Amino acid sequence: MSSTLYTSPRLDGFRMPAEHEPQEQVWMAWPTREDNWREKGKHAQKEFVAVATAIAQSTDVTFIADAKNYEQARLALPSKIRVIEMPSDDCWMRDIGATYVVNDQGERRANSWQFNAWGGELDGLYDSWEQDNAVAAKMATVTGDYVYHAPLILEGGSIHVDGEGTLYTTEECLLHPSRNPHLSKEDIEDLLKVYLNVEKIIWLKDGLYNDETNGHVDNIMHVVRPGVVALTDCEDSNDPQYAISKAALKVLSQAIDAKGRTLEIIKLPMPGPLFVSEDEAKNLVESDYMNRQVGERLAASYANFLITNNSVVFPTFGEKTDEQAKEILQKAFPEHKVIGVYARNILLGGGNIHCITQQVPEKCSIKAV
Ligand code: KQY
Repeated sequence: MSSTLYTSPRLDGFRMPAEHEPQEQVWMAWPTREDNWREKGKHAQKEFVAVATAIAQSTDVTFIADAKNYEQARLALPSKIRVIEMPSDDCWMRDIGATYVVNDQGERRANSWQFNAWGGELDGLYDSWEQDNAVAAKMATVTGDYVYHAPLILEGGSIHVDGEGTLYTTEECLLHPSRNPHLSKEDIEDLLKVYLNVEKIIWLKDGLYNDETNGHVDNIMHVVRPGVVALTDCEDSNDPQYAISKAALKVLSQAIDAKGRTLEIIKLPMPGPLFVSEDEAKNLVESDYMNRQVGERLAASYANFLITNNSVVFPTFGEKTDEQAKEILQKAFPEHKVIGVYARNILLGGGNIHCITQQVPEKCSIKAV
């Protein structure tokens, strides 16, 4: 069942639940794209399997893989993880998957945004994205949910919500000329309010330095719970990330959320800085769109984690800050199992654990108060 709805979540009384609310499943996609994943994706695939295995400790996982790679994915993944055949152009399920909304009567529906590979003809990372653009509606068919087709180019990684009326995003991404140049900031706010049923939008200026998504919010901060956020900090004033993190800190420190709260801000250390090594730049199929040069700065962040039921799955990089990040996250989520997964190869593709996952909320999500 997948049927298009011509109303809106706001009109119908549905809202986007926060990531800390109960989840039915998490969806992921199998990485094979040779201009993004070196050596036919073999290093990234191992890390995707490790991420999925960690998530599966608390939540069911569904993978999509195209017909050509279905067998490879099926053999590599534990049997408890479902693999279904569905084509995609790459594997960033946060951005191509459906954004679900729920109501207080135990019903769930899906939003399908328009996807243009992070910038379309102006700034996109591939030249053809039709398969990715079709994933959200197909995903809703599989989960059995009606679909709103939101008239906005948007990726799931460019928004965070607290489930209680507040949405976080960045101007760098949502106001980028490659997304919705015909819409004003107010028009975009209105569409977010209508399709996610939020009341207050908190705009950071920029995302992480050198993030090829044009500054997705999910790579610089995360909502821990309503009124509490985790932000990537930077203490080196010579680092280009410094001014970005300090500006974000200022916005968040002065913000009042939809419920009238000031925010508690938990600072996460910044790994590295990390750069593409010589080996890592080799064995990629050359692309006109994604540039992977030796020495290129990687957009690495511990904020790119997934909250899933009673677990938090976060990326590690083999850096001395990994342990510190784990301690901070464990303190922020005292009731959760905090699981670090080595994710340097996922990072080399341009994102991390939050970007490769998309949660499907339980229908009986808790009511926002
Ligand atoms: O960070 C994300 N949400 C997606 C990153 C896409 C990178 C494509 N190379």
